[in-house]
Amino acid sequence: MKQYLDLCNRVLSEGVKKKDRTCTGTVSIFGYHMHFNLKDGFPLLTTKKLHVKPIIHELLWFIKGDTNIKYLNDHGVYIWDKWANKNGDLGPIYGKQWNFKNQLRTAVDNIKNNPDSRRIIVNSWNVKDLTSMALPPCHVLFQFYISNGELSLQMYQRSADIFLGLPFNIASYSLLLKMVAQVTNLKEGKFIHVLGDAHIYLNHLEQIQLQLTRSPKTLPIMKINSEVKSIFDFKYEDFELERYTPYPHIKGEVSV
Ligand code: UFP
Repeated sequence: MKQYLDLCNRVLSEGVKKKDRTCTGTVSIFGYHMHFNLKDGFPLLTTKKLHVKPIIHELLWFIKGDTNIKYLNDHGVYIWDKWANKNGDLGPIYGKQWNFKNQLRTAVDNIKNNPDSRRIIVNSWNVKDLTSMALPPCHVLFQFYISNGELSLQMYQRSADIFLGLPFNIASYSLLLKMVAQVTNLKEGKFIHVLGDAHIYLNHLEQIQLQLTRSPKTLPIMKINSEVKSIFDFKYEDFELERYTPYPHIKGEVSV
């Protein structure tokens, strides 16, 4: 996860101060690429402790097409509460879009049946729905690529909160890649993360500096139940994280 620290250093040295929607203020750069080879281990940040429970539940919730926080809350996950309306709804966000016209199912079918296709894309930026979403998609679009029996996934993130959101997003898409590789009988390749506005909120600067004093540890291993054969059949119990020995958790305020 040295790449994450490199990004932090880059933003601190070259970033510009910008005002932002939340009025917290950020330092930001535009345009950045990271490559995570899943052979090196599961890219879960080790320079602070992250919980995988919300990451797994949120991903399962997207896949099943749910956009109400009830499922998350029933499983002790509260990450979307601040954006939900009084009925717990978030509008047509990721879950709705991934399943809109069966985008995700079609992507998995194409990986199996048409692996050289250059059109294996799932897009959440559905212009007609943007105004009804609680938050327009941050992770906008992802594409799959297959070569030498390996599956890679590239995702475009238009806006990345480097301290709070980004580590979560890296883990979530790496997990999605592992799951899709398993159900399509492919080896795990790379997760490639493309960032638009990559920012550190001004009230996270100390937390980032603290992480920069910590050297990354060996990456953990994420095991998933090899019996599962459909992307829609995964359950929370199918995942097991091993060998995760991060530095302690670091608190930070979320800007809403
Ligand atoms: N954000 C992330 N990752 C996510 C997510 C949100 O980093 O998965 F949902 C951050 C980015 C930004 C804020 O700081 O949330 C969204 O605000 P805006 O829509 O103004 O970019």
